[in-house]
Amino acid sequence: MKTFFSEEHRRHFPQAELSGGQFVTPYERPSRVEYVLARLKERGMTDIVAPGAPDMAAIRALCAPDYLDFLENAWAEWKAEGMAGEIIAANFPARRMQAGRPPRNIDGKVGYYALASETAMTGGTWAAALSSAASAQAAQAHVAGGAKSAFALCRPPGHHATADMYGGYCFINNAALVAEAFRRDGAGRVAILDIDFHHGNGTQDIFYDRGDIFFASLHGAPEDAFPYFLGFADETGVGAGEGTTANYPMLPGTGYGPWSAALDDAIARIRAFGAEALVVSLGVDAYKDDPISFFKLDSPDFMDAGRRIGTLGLPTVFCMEGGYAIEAVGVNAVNVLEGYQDA
Ligand code: SP5
Ligand code: ZN
Repeated sequence: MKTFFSEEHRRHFPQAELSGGQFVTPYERPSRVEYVLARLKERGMTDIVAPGAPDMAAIRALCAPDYLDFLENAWAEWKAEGMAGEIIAANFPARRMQAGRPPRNIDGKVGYYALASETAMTGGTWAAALSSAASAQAAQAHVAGGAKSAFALCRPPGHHATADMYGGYCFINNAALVAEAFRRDGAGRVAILDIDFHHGNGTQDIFYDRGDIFFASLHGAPEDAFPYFLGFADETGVGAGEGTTANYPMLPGTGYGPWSAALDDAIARIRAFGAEALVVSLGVDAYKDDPISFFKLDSPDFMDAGRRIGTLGLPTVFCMEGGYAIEAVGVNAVNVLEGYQDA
């Protein structure tokens, strides 16, 4: 399996994440991908290439124009306003304050486009987000060109980003770009399987009313886990998309038994849907030692999960999402890929 990866990810490295009332070094940090690259090489998966330039037309088709302008110009505006630190959202359009008008002031604008305040932005964030999207797009083009599967080693991740909001360490929804590209290239129906510990709220939001794209997510129950406000089992889609969203929220302490039962159900739903291509949002934060998550998967479980996903026999693009037990991220992510290839 070929890996698509851009060194440009390094340009996104804020100093600060607001966590528990303190600023900490962000959990989502550049070294995460070093462990994945090292493990790929250890396992002989040495076909690792840089993507070309991002397909901006596809990114513009997915995201709101004002949101993309915001991402591109936020740092310059923040600095021009005399802000000393990194971009951190502090003011949100909360309940009954949603006039839908982006403020002119950058401090207001940041809150308008953010869905959480833990994710800081800096001068390199936009370039890094674009490079991450480019890796996803290149992986999809590789599979559309006839390869069975590809791995987009995306950083920053994407599944929390909607068409017009960033947060949860995400800026552009890489998995959504891949799904749309598969449709454009002729797949009638596409499925997205999100196994990151956190609910893929951005991906769900983007495709909630779509009958041609199935979205399934296994995640920590929203009552207990970020992003807190979406990912309940009774969210099943709307309009033409009724029945094409499947959520599997699970409680603290969930181990591989119940988790894999949910995975099997999601896989059966994807098979019944008649998907012709598959996108896997590959977060490995369901791992037992993840510092911000509460599932109990062990490293061999990820290989077994990959095998089960492989039984679908679909052209597949894996997009890297979360996983913060830094040293185990490589083993766990590559285990999914190896299991998939075994099947
Ligand atoms: C892509 C992805 O996995 N995004 C996850 C975003 C999670 N953001 C909220 C993190 C909350 C961290 N709480 C710290 C608890 C430390 N014990
Ligand atoms: Zn996650």
